[in-house]
Formats: sequence, structure tokens, C-alpha cells
Amino acid sequence: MRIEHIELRQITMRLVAPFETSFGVELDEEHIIVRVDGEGLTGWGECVASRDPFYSYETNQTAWHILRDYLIPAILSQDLASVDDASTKWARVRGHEMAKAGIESALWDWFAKARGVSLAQLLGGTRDRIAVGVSVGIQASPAALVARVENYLREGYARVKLKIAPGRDLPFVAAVRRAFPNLLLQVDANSAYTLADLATLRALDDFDLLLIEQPLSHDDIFDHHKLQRELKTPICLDESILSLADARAAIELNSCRIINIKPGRVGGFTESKRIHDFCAAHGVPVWHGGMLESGIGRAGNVALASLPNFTLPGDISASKRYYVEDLVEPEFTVDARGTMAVPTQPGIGVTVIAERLERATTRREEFK
Ligand code: NPQ
Ligand code: MG
Repeated sequence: MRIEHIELRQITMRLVAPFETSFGVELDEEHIIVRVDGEGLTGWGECVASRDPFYSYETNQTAWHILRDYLIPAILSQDLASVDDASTKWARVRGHEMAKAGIESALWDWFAKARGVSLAQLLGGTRDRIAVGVSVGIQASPAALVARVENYLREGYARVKLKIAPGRDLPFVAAVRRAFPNLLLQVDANSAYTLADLATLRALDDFDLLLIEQPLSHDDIFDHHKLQRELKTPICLDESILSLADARAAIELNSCRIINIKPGRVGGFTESKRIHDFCAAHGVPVWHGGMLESGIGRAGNVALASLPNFTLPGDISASKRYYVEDLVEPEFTVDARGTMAVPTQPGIGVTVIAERLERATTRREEFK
């Protein structure tokens, strides 16, 4: 099978509300949508790099460069029997996991459609609904945060994650815990602390949190090992895990007890599955992270999160939590029990709304 045509589009999507993390405030999200065509079938993927190199070193500009100059030429008009066939052809490109995941996800959709199966089926999913949570940005005050959380709970979310940063942590978490004693609650620091903040991090141990996500440096595994020894709450790594090798090191060093899987961060669904399987074999639960994907990327996330070791609710929220208008139909919704349906149609199982994609597009390039 051959891909005869590929299209890249950079899109800008306005968020329903600003999203503040330890990196700063985000008003709209810019991603790259990858479309592959061949054999009369279309595959869609999303690259989750951002405008700025804050969460990861990748940006839309670096991803566009790597896609245009390396990944697309490696596979265009080549004979491909599987996704692995394609990724083997770009294996010598180091890093740039988000660029790789962008095109790899489009190929997974394309192969799933060619086989007439849903992406969830092709990936080995075992659930028809997944448990989902919501990631709540830093708010102006603890009271504002409690109000925000209350709104999300009314929408059905099964778990809440609070973004924290130095100086905007303990009183915020304490207020939410006091207001909702039984809530499944976790926090994400996005690498904003060091071991010098041990007293604060120890204090987080008193809030009965499911996990503390990425407290220390984005590229650290060793200090997280030292920190995990001091805490009863499980550490969950996000930014530090770019591959199966990183996951293995973190688990063997007891640097974390839970892993957040984002296909964009680890180079795609294939590496995500490897990490999922390794964690399952070692009794380490995983959950699916989020990168404010449009419905295109979100559909892939939902499919991956239907695998059996995704036992904790994911950062996979309803379309309307992030965007006024999603790029796909049907949009993603959350029910009163905090679950989301896994699409069953072939491939990603949702339809891209062409005019919305066109309106969101700020840059476009075709390859034949
Ligand atoms: C996380 N996601 O788990 C990421 C963080 C993230 C849903 O919490 C621009 C700037 C886009 C910062 C997307 C959630 C971002 C961003 C995701 C941070 O760490
Ligand atoms: Mg995170």
C-alpha cells in the first residue's frame, strides 16, 4: 500500500477559557494536522507541539521542518505494509517525538480504515467506554479554583487534576480537598520544583492525592527516585518519559509508581503500546495524558486509552471543555458517570468537518 499525497495544516484554535500552567497562560492552541491519502483512503493525525518550546523543546516550526524534510520524504510513495514499516524508514531521525507521532497517528488511522476496523480495535483496546478526568489550570484564588472544580464535577468528570506551581500550591489544594473530601484528586507541577522544595512536596502528602505528576525537572529520573523515597503519594512521570527505555529506567529506579502516557511525547501509538505493556507487566498503572488536542488527536487518545492497563481516568475531556467548536463530529462528550464512548467506526471513527478545519488553518503545504 502507498501514500500518494500528504497535506500539513497548521491550525489555531481559540480556547473557551485561558489555560494557566507553571509555563504561563495559553489563550489559543496551535497544532499541526496531518492528512495522508492513498489507496482511496484518508488518514488523519495531529501533532501536539506548541507555539513555544516550554512543555517540550518541539515547536510547530521544528515539527513542520522535521515532517517536511525528513518524515514525509521517508514514506511518500513507498510500499508500506504496516505502521512499523513506515516508522522503520524514519528511525534514524533522533528525537522529535511529536513530529513523528503526528504522522504516525495519521498512518494508524489510514491502516485501520484499510482493514475496516476501529483504531481502538487495531491498537488492542478492550473497553467501549473510558473513564475521564479534567485538568484545571491555575486560578486566581483558592475560592475561584473551588468554584471551577465544582462546575466540572457537575459536568460529570470522574477525577480532577490541579495544576500547581511554587507559591500557588498548598492553600489551593487544601481548599479543594476541604470542599470535596471524597474527590479523586491529583496535582501536576510541570517540573516547577526542585529537591530544595521538599517541605512543600511533603506537605502535599497530607491531601490523599492519587498522584503527584512531574514535580521535578523535565529531564530528570534520578532526583524523582530520591523524592519518591520521601513520599507516600505515588509520583507520576510525564515530561521525563520519552520512550520505553525511560519508562524502564524510572520503574527500575522506583522514581515513580504511575506513568502518564501521551503518544505525542513518546513518538506515537506504537511506543505508547510498548510502554503500556511494560507497565502492565510490572504492575504499574498508566493513564492517558492530554495536550489540548482537537477532536482529531482526541479520537486517537480515546482509542489508546481503551487498552486494559489504562486503569486511571485520563486527561481526555469533552470537546467543549477546551473549544467552542471542535473540528470533528460527533463531538466528544462526558456522561454523568465521568465516562466517554470509544468510537467504533473505522479508524479514528469521527468525521473531520472540512469548513471548520479550513477556517482554523493558518499555514498549509502539500506533498506528492
Ligand atoms: C500536562 N496537559 O499534562 C499537559 C500540559 C500542557 C491537559 O494538563 C500550551 C502550553 C499547551 C502548556 C498543553 C494538561 C499545553 C501546555 C498541555 C501544557 O502536563
Ligand atoms: Mg503533565
